[in-house]
Amino acid sequence: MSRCDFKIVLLGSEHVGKTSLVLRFVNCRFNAGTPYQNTIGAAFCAKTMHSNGKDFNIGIWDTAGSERYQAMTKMYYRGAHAAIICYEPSCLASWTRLRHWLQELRTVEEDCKVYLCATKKDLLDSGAVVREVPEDIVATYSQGLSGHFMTSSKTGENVEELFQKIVDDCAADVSVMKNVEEMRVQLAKEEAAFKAKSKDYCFC
Ligand SMILES: Nc1nc2c(ncn2[C@@H]2O[C@H](COP(=O)(O)OP(=O)(O)OP(=O)(O)O)[C@@H](O)[C@H]2O)c(=O)[nH]1
Ligand SMILES: [Mg+2]
Repeated sequence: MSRCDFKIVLLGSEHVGKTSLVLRFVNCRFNAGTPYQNTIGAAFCAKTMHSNGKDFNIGIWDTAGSERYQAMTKMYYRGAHAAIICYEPSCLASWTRLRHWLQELRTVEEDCKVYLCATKKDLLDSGAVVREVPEDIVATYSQGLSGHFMTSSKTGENVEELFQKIVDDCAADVSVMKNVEEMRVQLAKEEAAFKAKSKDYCFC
């Protein structure tokens, strides 16, 4: 039976690089050659991670940034332990919209840990784009949140670090871990009941 210990949801305007971030993290890959394809609704993937000597199954929901899907993407926020809100430092509009994403999230999951992620660091580093979002504003805004990372899905820089920090924070959170333990006990019970029932119906 599958289970997911920590649920992470990705939010942010379209084209900021959410799907690329997930693909880099899960598959260690960046699809430089393939044209941009917007996510429809949301996509799910999972990965096992370690923290504090334990294994955790991480479920990641990569939501669509397009306004078109907003009514449905909100339902993916439910039950999230952590959210990564992405923006592009070279795109002021993606930063301005960030407040909206945070509000949307808070209406569904008040206590969810929030991490800001500035994407496409390689483009800033190479000078291919210029920063439009002032660093001091980001620093001030991040203070009330759980963290801020600058990542590049192209080079992989800081991608693992971002997800590891989330898992470490969740693993260190007593109320999240209580929830995880309860879920594991519940699943074990359901699995045992399912096996017992299957035996009843076995005629071989
Ligand atoms: N150079 C560079 N390009 C990136 C990076 N991350 C994403 N991109 C490019 O940015 C474009 C958009 O990336 P996506 O990951 O599809 O964006 P998204 O946020 O999932 O978009 P929606 O699904 O529409 O919400 C693609 O052409 C990617 O190749 C990065 O770290 N570096
Ligand atoms: Mg996408």
